[in-house]
Amino acid sequence: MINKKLENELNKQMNAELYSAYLYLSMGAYLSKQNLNGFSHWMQIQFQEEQSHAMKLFQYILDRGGEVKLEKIEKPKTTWEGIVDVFDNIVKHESKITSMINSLVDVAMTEKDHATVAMMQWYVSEQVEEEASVSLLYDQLKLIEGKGPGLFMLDREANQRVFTPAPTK
Ligand code: OFO
Repeated sequence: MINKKLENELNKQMNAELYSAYLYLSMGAYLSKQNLNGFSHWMQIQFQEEQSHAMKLFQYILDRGGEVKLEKIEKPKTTWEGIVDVFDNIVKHESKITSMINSLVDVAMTEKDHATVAMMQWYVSEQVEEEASVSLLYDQLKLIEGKGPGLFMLDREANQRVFTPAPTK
């Protein structure tokens, strides 16, 4: 059985993952309007991945005999100042998510909840990968100033992305 403090923290993180999903979906809609269909696809894959991050927490709370509490999901932005601005927002957003994950692990350690510490290690590693891949894309987009043939090439590459769900256990 999970204690109430950790149950709250896990529910808060689940809500943050659902907000992330919403944010990427909104970015996907915006980028489609900019005719960047490859990047729109990339965002829609990210939307699915964030949903799976939320569902991993959902299942974990239930497995530990806790209560899943679904809260209101914050409304995401709907417009940006181009693709470079989108990735600038993503880099900042993912860094905030990393801090939230680290704080959650800190609480689990203080509460001596080893199962939660172990489960959360997946998120810790995932954030390293996620921050690295979005920073690389952000740097490449800045290099080409978010335009020209370079943008066309990156958009085609972004279209190749495939969905990798979070492992449920
Ligand atoms: Fe964007 O990553 Fe979830 O956790």
